[in-house]
Amino acid sequence: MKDFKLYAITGEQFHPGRSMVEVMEEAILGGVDIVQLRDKSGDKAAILEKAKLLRELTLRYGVTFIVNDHIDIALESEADGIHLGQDDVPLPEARKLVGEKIIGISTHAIGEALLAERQGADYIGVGPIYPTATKADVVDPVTVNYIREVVQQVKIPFVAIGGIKLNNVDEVIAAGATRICAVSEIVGSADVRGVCEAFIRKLEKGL
Ligand code: TZP
Ligand code: MG
Repeated sequence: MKDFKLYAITGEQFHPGRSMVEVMEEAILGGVDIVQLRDKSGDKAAILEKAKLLRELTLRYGVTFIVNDHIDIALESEADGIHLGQDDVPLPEARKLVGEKIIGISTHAIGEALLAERQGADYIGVGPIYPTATKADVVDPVTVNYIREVVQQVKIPFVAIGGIKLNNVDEVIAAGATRICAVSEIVGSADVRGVCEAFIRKLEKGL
């Protein structure tokens, strides 16, 4: 897959009155290079419609597009890949369905990370680093210590996620993360583009 630095996930509850496409376009203009559609509503028809809109947007900018949970919607919308959690379809099964598409896997412990790598994940999510209210039933924060373990033991790309803000991302980068993902800090901002640009500046500077 194309490498990336800043990964944005949709969260419509954080931008009442603004459309998802408008917010994500601003994020892309700010430097986001992966967009994930994450929609837990269960309304498949509505999710497919959103997927098609985001597919069109991301193609226009040459940005990678990932669908959370729904392999069928990823296929139908011609997304670049899917993102799956520990309780979703097992990776080997997902691989049979999506072929060469990108598969990302959420991990919360080094055993999960190593298994995902062995099974052929294209990237892993590493988190939640900090407490977050964005995800229901989220596990306890793994802290930046888990980033250090992944840096030492995992070779595939990883993206740090969970409670990451402009005011704590320095610690995440210092622990070894070179790719970060945020929901509320990006899409909930009055200046989506500015927040993304600030994240990118920090990631490019490294530590
Ligand atoms: N997976 C682990 S934490 C999380 C997801 C989808 C939510 C991250 O949201 P925020 O608002 O960046 O804390
Ligand atoms: Mg899932």
